[in-house]
Amino acid sequence: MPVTLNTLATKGENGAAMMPIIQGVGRAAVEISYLLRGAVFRDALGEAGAENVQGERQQKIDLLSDEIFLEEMRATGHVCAVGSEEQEALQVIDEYADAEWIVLVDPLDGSSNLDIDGPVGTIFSVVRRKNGAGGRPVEADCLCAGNSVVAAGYVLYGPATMLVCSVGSGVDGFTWHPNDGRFELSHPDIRVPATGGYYSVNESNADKWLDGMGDKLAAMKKATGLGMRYVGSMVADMHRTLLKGGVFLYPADEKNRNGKLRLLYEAIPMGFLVQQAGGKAMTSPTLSVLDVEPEALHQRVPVYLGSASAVDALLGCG
Ligand code: AHM
Ligand code: MG
Repeated sequence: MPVTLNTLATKGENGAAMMPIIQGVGRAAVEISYLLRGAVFRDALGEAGAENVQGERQQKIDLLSDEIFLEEMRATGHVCAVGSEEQEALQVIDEYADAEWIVLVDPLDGSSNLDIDGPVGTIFSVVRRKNGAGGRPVEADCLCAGNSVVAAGYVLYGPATMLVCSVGSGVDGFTWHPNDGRFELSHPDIRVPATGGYYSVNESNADKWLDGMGDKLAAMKKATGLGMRYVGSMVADMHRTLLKGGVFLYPADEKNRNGKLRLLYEAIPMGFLVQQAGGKAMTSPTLSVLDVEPEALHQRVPVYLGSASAVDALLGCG
């Protein structure tokens, strides 16, 4: 008998409480995957003509995915607000403004890959509202460090649609079964391999990296002999890193002096998963991604995520 998402209800102390939210993410994932498959026929590809709060051009499908995700979080009845990479302000769900949980999401990460039918993903995390239940949530309620995250995960829209998540008790991967119409457990208890794998980075930025990262990467390559893979879609690159090992990095550079990736929507959820899978998630040689205290909704940080041995070989923090 296939194991479904419901199995997460039995995991850890928060599995049961997370169940409605994870089921909501699953429904959003199915809707977004259908949207992606038919997008070219519905004139849903291409730019929406707007920019997000970070000044990046939004694709129509970024905005549609954002709407789908928000509506599915509303439908859970357990989420008081959603913070999204696509929205400047926290989106309060008025009907459930007293609820306990806030969800942070990058609804369609890596959407620049859509032009070439490349893989994209949805990244999410769930936090307990910081200043206690009751009343209308405000932005400060979702500025929670990664070590207080209760659940996190991603959906990978690749050849198969996969939902990989953790409720704080290991990491499990579920694959959408198109005939049975449900997510089934396909990758139980994912552990980042201790050795081997790949390094994954946009190496064309090497001459602009800060913190001596060019020299550090060169030394790491020499010491480990790792090969290189880079899709340019964080979910795809991190999925490979979780399953095969190695290190994914997006360092600070002259253009992105705090790195490119967002703390709340990308770094923390992926850092939480890597750590739950036995790997390491750092933002500098001495600071874990999960110990960064967020100061703003759309804050960015450098990230170094993957097998502990590869992260240590890169940052020299072993
Ligand atoms: P996005 O949230 O605007 O899609 O940007 C994030 C993406 C990540 O998926 C990926 O890791 C990174 O940007 C790639 O950046 P670059 O093209 O600079 O290598
Ligand atoms: Mg993103």
